[in-house]
Amino acid sequence: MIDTKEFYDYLCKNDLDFFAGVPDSLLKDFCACIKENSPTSQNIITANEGNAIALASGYHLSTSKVGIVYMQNSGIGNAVNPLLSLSDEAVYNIPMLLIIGWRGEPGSKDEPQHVKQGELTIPLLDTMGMKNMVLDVDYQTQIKESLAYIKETNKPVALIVRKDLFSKYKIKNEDDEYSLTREEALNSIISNLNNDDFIVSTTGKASREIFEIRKANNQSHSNDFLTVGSMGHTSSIALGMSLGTNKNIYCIDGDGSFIMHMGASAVNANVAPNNFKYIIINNGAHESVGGQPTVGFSINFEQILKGSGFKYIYNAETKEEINNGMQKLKEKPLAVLVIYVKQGSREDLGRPTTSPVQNKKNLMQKIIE
Ligand SMILES: Cc1ncc(C[n+]2csc(CCOP(=O)(O)OP(=O)(O)O)c2C)c(N)n1
Repeated sequence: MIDTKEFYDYLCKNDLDFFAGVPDSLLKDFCACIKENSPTSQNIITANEGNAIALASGYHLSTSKVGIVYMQNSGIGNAVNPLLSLSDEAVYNIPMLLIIGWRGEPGSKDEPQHVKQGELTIPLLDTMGMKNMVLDVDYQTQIKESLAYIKETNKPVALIVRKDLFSKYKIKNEDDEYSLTREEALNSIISNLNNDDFIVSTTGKASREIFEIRKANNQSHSNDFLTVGSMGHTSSIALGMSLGTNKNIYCIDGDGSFIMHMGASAVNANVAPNNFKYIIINNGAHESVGGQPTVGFSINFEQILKGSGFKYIYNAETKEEINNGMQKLKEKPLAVLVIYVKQGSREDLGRPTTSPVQNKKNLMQKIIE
C-alpha cells in the first residue's frame, strides 16, 4: 500500500502540482488528498476526461509544466481523441502524467461494465504508443523514470492504479444543505410511476438504489434500464428509447453525468417527443466515487435547460415537491424536474444481481409487448 499523502507530497516535490481529472472509486483517497491539499486553481475537476487532457495541455503551453491527469479507466475512451489528436507526438507532442484507476483488472472480481475495459486498459495504452506502468510501492523510482522519459520525449506517461493501492484519506464533508438523500428522492419518484412507465437511470449508486428499491417494493426490474457504465450518456439512451415507443421514458440523471456530456441536453430538448421525461438528481458531487464536488451547485440548471429548449423546469427539495414535480412531468411536454439532495448512501447498498443482458431482455420484452 502507498501512503496517499506521502505520494501526493512526492509529486509536488517534483513540480507535479497541477491536477485535472474526473474522480474514480479506486482513486478516491488520492482525489480526496488532492482536494484537501491543493488550491482549487491547481485541481480542476473537469466535466469529462477529454477536457482534463486538453486542460493539462493548455497548462503546459503557458507554464511548460507537466500536469497530472487522473481518471478511471472507463474515461480512457473520452480521453482518446485529445490524446491522439492534440498531445500526441505526431501533433503537438505535449507531456503529462496520467494516473488511471484500473477497474476490472484481469483476475479481480468486478462489475460487468468494467470487465472488458479492465482487460483492454494496458493494450489500449500500448496501441496508442503510451508508455505505461502499474504503480507500486516503489513509486519514487517509477516517477523518476517517468519524468526522465518525459524530459527526453515530451510524451505522456500513464501510471495504472490497482484496487486498494492508496491508504485511506478521508474527505471532510461539507455541511448538508438539503434534507433528502438520493435514495429517498428515488423512492418518491418511483412511487409516482405506473406499471408501464420506464426508467433509464444514470451510472453509479442511483442505479444500484433503484435496483434495491424495486426489490424492496416487490416490483419487477423489467421497467428499468440501469446505465451501469457509459457515464454521461443516460439521457441519450432515454431519448432513443422515447423515439421508439409511446410509453413514458423517465430519464434519471446525476449532476456529474449531466455535466459530463452537457451538449446532449441541447439536442434532447430539440428532438424529444412528449414521452421523454427528464429528472436530474443534483447533489453537487460525484457521490458514487467519493463525493468530490461537481459544479452542480454553482451552475443554474434552469437557465441551461431553458436555454437548451426545455419549456418547464421544476425544482424540488422535499418529497411533497417531488410529488408535485412528477405530476407536472406527466402533464407537460419538454419538462424537467431538478431534485436537490444531500450526499450519502447506505453502507449496505447492494449491486444488481441480474446481468445487464438479462435486464435488457426483460426490458425489451416488456416495452415491445
Ligand atoms: C467515463 C467515466 N468516467 C468516470 C466514471 C466513474 N464514475 C462512476 S459514477 C461517477 C459519479 C457520477 O456522478 P453523478 O452523476 O453526479 O452521480 P452521483 O454519484 O453523485 O449520484 C463517476 C465519476 C465512469 N463510470 N465513467
